[in-house]
Amino acid sequence: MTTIESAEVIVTSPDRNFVTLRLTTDEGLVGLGDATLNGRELAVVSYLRDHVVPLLLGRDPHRIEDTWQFLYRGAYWRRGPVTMAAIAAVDVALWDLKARAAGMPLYQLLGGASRTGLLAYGHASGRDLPELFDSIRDHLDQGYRAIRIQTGVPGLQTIYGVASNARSAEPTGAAGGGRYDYEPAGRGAQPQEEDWDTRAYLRHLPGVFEAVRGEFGPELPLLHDGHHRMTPIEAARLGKALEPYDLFWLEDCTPAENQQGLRLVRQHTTTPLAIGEVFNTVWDYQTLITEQLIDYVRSAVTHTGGITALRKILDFAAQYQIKSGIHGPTDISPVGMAAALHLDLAIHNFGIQEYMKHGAKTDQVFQQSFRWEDGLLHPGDQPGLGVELDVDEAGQYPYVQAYLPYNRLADGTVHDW
Ligand code: CS2
Ligand code: MG
Repeated sequence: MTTIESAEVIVTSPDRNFVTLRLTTDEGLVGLGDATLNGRELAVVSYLRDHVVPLLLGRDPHRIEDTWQFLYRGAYWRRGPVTMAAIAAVDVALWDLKARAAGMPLYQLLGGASRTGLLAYGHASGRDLPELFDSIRDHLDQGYRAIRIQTGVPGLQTIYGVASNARSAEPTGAAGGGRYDYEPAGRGAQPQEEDWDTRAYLRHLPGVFEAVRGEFGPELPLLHDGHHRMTPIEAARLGKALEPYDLFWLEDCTPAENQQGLRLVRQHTTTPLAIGEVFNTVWDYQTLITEQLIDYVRSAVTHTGGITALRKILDFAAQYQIKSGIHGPTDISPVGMAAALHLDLAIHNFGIQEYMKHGAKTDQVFQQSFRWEDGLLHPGDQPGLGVELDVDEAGQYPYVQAYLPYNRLADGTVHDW
């Protein structure tokens, strides 16, 4: 029986911080797993190094389900972003290993391809309409067939999702040479405080979508991220106001810890709803799925216990005609992104994949074999995930403290960011 001989937790910060687990067997096979939890990276590093790695050495790498259950039930303290990111890294590394051992791309091990390519969406944004229109045209030029729209709001200084006013880590050259997408985590010893006003946002946003439809027509799939900032009735109002503009989805319209809050949103609007990027287990979805309160599952492989767990959530969602919309921002590493693409290609209920491009330095550290052609993604046909980590290159970029921003209302109250 082959065994896990080494388990390294590799932290690097080319364009932003990433945490990668690298497992090596006594036969020299390597498996990679993403454990990046934006703004709390070192908590997962410690969970892995201090608690999980000692349990992996000497184990049979091929017993993926057993290892998942051992790490989930055996920890006694279940769920939560840190635990589930750590378990995800182990799970994905084991799937990578098994597919490499089998000499096939991971999607083949997951049941083979259910489609030829994966519709993906990119992030267009602007402080005003001219800037937003330029950003949309830039994404169309890059080949995107679906586009997420985020916009500035008059009266607010900084707002989620608008690249041009982000204090991102540092302006980095994207593969396309321009300033790449919006990187929310700012390097520094303290998080940035941002301002928020829901009424100003609700007054402004419908007009922006009216203008975008006017300029780009009725067909282009348009998405928007409400980023957890509205109460259920405010979200219901926005969903209704956006119906004329036929959104592909409205995302995270209200903090979804209150799952039943979505009942009120559903009562008032038919705008499709996507939720789940901050979820960690199937239990976070139970009411949302069984009561048909969402249309897309937004979890990332990296934050939901890996391929083993997310595939089960998507199989559960499929019974309710709910599709995938896997989270794919820059804080999901190329390893986590590759895992998402293999799962996307194999499942039946694929909806769409988020695709923010990583920076040039990141692409040096992580050699990737996925394809982006004519607006469709494909994981590639290399054995395993199809990603190699250059440890020497990674070593040139030590960890840099970075935090996600937080919000305060005009009266100083802390609000969802
Ligand atoms: C966002 C993310 O991509 C999205 O849908 O919600 O950019 C999110 O803000 C970051 O992943 C937080 O780390
Ligand atoms: Mg989001």
